[in-house]
Amino acid sequence: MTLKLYAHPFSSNCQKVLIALYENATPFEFRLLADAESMAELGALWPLKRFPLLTDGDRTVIETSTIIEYLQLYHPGPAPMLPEDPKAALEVRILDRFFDHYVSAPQQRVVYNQLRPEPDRDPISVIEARGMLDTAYGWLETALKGRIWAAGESFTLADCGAAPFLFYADWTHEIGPQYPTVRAYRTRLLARPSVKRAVDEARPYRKLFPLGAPDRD
Ligand SMILES: N[C@@H](CCC(=O)N[C@@H](CS)C(=O)NCC(=O)O)C(=O)O
Repeated sequence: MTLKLYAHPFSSNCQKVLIALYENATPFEFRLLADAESMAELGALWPLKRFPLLTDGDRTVIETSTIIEYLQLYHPGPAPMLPEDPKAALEVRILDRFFDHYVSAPQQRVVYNQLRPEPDRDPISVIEARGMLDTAYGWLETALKGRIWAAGESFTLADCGAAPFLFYADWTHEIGPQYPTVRAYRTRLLARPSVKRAVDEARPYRKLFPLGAPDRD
């Protein structure tokens, strides 16, 4: 086995890649980022110390979306996360970017703000982030109508990100009843075995959620 994933089970970005790995039953070594030694190993590979990070022998691959694309190119499995047709693949990438920038980013902003000492918190950026989440939910409510998965009939890269990002976004800024399509999509995602596995593996860490994890999901 050559693949090694530096990751933490509670991290949404790590779950995004784990879901793609689980969908394809791809063998890999999980390098748990839980102490100074593992973080130093990560830092030696990638000074920005963002995770997950994948190594494949001597090769280092960064960024969740490109890790998933890399897996498909170099370690393909039965469940492609990007369609072969380049035009269909573009639609998937557009949605993947949407979930990264307009769901995950504002959600993380609220969480990281909460992790700061009280005097360093920035309430304006939290209001803006929550506003962006509301707008994103509203856009999704229309975009997802009539679809099973983000880009249509097949589970793709876009759903790998949507699953953990909407999971935590709902904890951070509830997806209200005015967004029934988005809520139903989130429920469908959580029932998918690869997603369920990632969520279950992260259960022991729920106390780490700085806003307080709700007693559900
Ligand atoms: N754009 C990156 C985001 C990665 C990211 O922000 N990961 C978080 C964990 S969910 C992280 O590295 N946090 C540590 C930090 O911000 O220092 C990707 O898609 O891989």
